[in-house]
Amino acid sequence: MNQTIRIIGVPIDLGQPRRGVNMGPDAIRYAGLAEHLARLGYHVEDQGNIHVPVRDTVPEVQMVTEIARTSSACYAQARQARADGTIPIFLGGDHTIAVGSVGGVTHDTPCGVIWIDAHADFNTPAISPSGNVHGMSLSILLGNGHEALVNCGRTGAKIDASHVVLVGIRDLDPLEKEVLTRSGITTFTMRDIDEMGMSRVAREAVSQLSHLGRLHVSLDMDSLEPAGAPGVGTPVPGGLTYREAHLLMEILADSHLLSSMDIVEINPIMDTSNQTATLAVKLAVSLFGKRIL
Ligand code: 5AB
Ligand code: MN
Ligand code: MN
Ligand code: MN
Repeated sequence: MNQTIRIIGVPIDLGQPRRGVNMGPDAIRYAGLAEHLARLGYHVEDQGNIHVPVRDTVPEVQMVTEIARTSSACYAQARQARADGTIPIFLGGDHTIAVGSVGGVTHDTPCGVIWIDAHADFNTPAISPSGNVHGMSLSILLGNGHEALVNCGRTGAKIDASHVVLVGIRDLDPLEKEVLTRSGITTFTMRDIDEMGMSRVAREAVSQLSHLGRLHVSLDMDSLEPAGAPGVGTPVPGGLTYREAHLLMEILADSHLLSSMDIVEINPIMDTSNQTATLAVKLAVSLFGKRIL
């Protein structure tokens, strides 16, 4: 029987100030995600979108409460997708969707998380210069930050620091950098990728997490070089090239451990001709595909 991939849209833009990232799920659908995955031989089902309130209707003081509500719904869908034996792909929305997606897929057993991002998303309310929750998602998953989010789905930390590997990092806030260093999380910055090459970085990431038996990939599209992925809210120069990103996906695919994925931070308003979503679909194809030769 064919494996089933389940698409779950999470059109949330409450974790950051810009409108537009809420349109990410449809931009990725429009770029042909389901069709391309079906062509690889998967059975693909689209669950539609989780309900998220319109940003303009949410008072600032209610923001965290509404993010927690969406995260709980996402957690439940993630848990159900695993229970049904499917591979869920979560379409953001901003990176706060990982609170629910990673939380839910680790409900019964831990899994390795590969966090591909220009940022570490390791701020807490006490140290964040912006206060934006999308810059705190990973820290929340490790048990730090807004209580309503830390306790979403189940109480406390959802993952262990040794079960996460960061790839593509190049923009940290000063205190975030200190906390990240102390956390012991394995981090491959852009400098590491420049010096070691993506092949070695990707293989080391897999070898650190393979004992967990499965991997969740959280792909923030701002990890890529902005020239090829302009449709993001917080672009940072010096990102992954087209080939580096594909090679990373290809080496992760070779592990045969992929069990879930997030595609986040695509903002179609900042994009030209939907090229960022189109690139995201190509990367998903490399992640779930087979070697061409
Ligand atoms: B993203 C920044 N560190 O906390 C902050 O796109 C940026 O999910 C966060 O990686 C970027 O506001 C969050 C300056
Ligand atoms: Mn991020
Ligand atoms: Mn980012
Ligand atoms: Mn372990």
